[in-house]
Amino acid sequence: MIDTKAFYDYLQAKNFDFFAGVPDSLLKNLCACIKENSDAKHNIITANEGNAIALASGYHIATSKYGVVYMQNSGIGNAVNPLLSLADEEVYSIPMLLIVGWRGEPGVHDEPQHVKQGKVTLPLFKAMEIKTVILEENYQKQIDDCLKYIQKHNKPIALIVHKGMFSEYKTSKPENPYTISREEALETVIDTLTEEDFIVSTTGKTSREIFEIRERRGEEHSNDFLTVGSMGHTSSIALGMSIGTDKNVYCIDGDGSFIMHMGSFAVTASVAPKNFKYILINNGAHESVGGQPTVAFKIDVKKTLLALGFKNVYEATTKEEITKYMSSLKNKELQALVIYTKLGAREDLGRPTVSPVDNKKAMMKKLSK
Ligand SMILES: Cc1ncc(C[n+]2csc(CCOP(=O)(O)OP(=O)(O)O)c2C)c(N)n1
Repeated sequence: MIDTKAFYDYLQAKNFDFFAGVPDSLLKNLCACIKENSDAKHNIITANEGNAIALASGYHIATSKYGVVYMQNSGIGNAVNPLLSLADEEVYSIPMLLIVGWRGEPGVHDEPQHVKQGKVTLPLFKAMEIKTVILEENYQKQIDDCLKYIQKHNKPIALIVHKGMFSEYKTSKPENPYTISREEALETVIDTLTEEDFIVSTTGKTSREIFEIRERRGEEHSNDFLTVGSMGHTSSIALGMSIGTDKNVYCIDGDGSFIMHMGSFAVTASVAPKNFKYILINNGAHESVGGQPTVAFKIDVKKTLLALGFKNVYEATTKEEITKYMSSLKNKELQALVIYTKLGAREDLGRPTVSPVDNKKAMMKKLSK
């Protein structure tokens, strides 16, 4: 196992002093260490992974230094465009070090949404003509070689990280002022829904909690579309569904997901039918992957949603308020509810035991009735 702080110090010693990226569960300890030891201008938690490539590019142009971009391999897709049309040697030729968490690595058990991404991670980089190096415990020479490579070729290189490579990096537990948990908020929302109401829920623990709530209540899962991957696209899936059915479609999003592709909301609000309902669980963090902050507490989310075209945006911090505002969402168009929740989740939170395809089939059957 790699001593996380020693790895960070080694990068700094090699003049890698600028970090940008989206947090990842496999890189949780490294992200925590970077956050604690770099100032806010030298560690930018970006809306999506493409932003991080662009930021590292801008930093290099201004300083001639090499940025470090961290991401989960799920984020490669978001990074492809700026990697190929900005940093690529045939365009602006911008060197940088990518650190990529390898979810779904072949031979290592992982969730369905990570299996294909894990299998194609190395081939994807190969297709982009980006050299990959698989991080080893004796990383010093690897970092030296990466540095030499990017200096020589003026292009990105990717360090691919297996599960469990970084030692625990202890920091104080992230906190916020709110008192209800995401799971309590979700259960309160579900209490107000009927068989005629459908859910499209976001990536991470939100969908896992919804699955477990249904299990606990002995209910079917066919009203819930669990967006296990595809972070940031939950609201667009819900929009498509709400156009295709008269049933109510409740998008249950997270603030990290909302911010990841916020541009889509301007379009969503311009076309959303009356049965599209938006619920944002705002805990100010990427809670599912280690609690790294998002900018959701730095912006006024209510005003943002209103500016994007929502007609009413309610805010709730208690179960009573959730119940009250859920009834306000009904029968009116462009209604949103922002629920503020504390951080953390149950230690024993499980994972969906119904496969994504079976989840989809059950929902399609129900919607076609
Ligand atoms: C494109 C992409 N980047 C990163 C991830 C890793 N990831 C999974 S859940 C998550 C955090 C989601 O944060 P938020 O939407 O605020 O929900 P919370 O976990 O706080 O409930 C991240 C970064 C991913 N799945 N996909």
